[in-house]
Amino acid sequence: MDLKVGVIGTGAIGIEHIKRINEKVQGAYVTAVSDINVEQAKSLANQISAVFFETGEELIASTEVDIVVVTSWDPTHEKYVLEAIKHGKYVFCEKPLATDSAGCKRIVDAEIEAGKKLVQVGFMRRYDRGYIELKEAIETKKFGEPLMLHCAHRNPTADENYLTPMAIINTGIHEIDALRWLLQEDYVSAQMILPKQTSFTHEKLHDPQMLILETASGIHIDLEIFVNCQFGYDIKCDVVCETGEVGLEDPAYTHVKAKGKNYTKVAPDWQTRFVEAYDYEFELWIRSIQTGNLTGPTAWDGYVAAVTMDACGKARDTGERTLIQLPECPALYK
Ligand code: NAI
Ligand code: NAD
Ligand code: ISE
Repeated sequence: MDLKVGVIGTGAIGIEHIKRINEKVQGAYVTAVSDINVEQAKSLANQISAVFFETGEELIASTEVDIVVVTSWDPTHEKYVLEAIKHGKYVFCEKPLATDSAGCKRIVDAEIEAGKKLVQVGFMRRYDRGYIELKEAIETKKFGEPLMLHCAHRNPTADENYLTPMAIINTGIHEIDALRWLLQEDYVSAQMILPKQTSFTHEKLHDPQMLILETASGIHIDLEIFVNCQFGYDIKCDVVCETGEVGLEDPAYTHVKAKGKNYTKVAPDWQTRFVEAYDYEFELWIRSIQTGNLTGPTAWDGYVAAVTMDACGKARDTGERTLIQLPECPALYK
């Protein structure tokens, strides 16, 4: 029997995931949607023959919904994930799991109380072919030990609702999770540098920002977060090892040679850059629910990322290197 999916948040990524579930992924279809933007969500519900619910809570409680996808704004994630756990329903939550570590901890505690893993976090970089190849090179020690990582996370533009802390909470959080997964090491410290700003930013956003992370074995990571870079959606991750370097390429399927130039396109946005990763993420999420064994990023991964995120906030506010300490991983997540 196909799983009935309820989606809370029918904005940019909500719409993408709905199409993905209905048109690409086997074993599930969207039966219900909810959004505070009632007109838009009702019209979407009509188009896909789904039921519209006034609130996320009603959607979660409904018998029309077996499993839940949360794609509403970051500060709303925690309450919907807690509600889904209360109803014993599997829930896929876009990143961040909550906007601070205290919120993520409440989710971890609720899941432990429920006695079962129900939550998966939308850290889709783990499903990207480039990152998977990097991980393989690191794990097989093909070029010896990794020593340093040089990374960048660039978006073409950010609007006036995008504020300074979101560079970490909404954007850099992808690297915070993906690099810990890549290296299989926790972080021990974070530093933040606020360099000269682009004229394309606004008063409430310091752009760009630089993050420096150190892992337990001493690997140093520098990450540039630049969300008004103008030229496209650009993700870099170069891993410098003892005898070689391995790094991400921009996925391009064609090139143009003309007028004395040879060039490939830069992806315009996250939808295009990570389309295959999102597809694969959802395919495996549905399959893992069908077999009763979640395999994707857990609530604990969401919590660990949020502890790091909090440390970055402190490092930015104080200008100091901030230590990161994690409690022991609970048995449910080992
Ligand atoms: P968006 O602003 O386009 O859509 C968010 C939607 O949530 C809006 O339609 C809004 O009306 C709705 N919403 C807000 N509060 C709500 C509430 N309490 N109940 C129901 N609906 C509510 O934002 P976008 O870009 O779609 O991002 C949504 C989430 O997805 C964010 O958490 C973001 O961090 C995440 N995201 C993840 C990406 C990834 O690469 N994994 C890419 C883009 C977004
Ligand atoms: P968006 O603003 O386009 O959409 C958010 C939607 O949530 C809007 O339609 C809004 O009306 C709705 N919403 C807000 N509060 C709500 C509430 N309480 N109940 C129901 N609906 C509510 O944003 P987006 O770009 O789609 O991002 C949504 C989420 O997805 C964010 O958490 C973001 O971090 C995440 N995201 C992840 C990726 C990724 O690469 N994994 C990419 C984009 C967005
Ligand atoms: C967005 O929410 C995402 O998650 C994208 O992947 C990221 O690049 C962007 O900065 C965020 O706003």
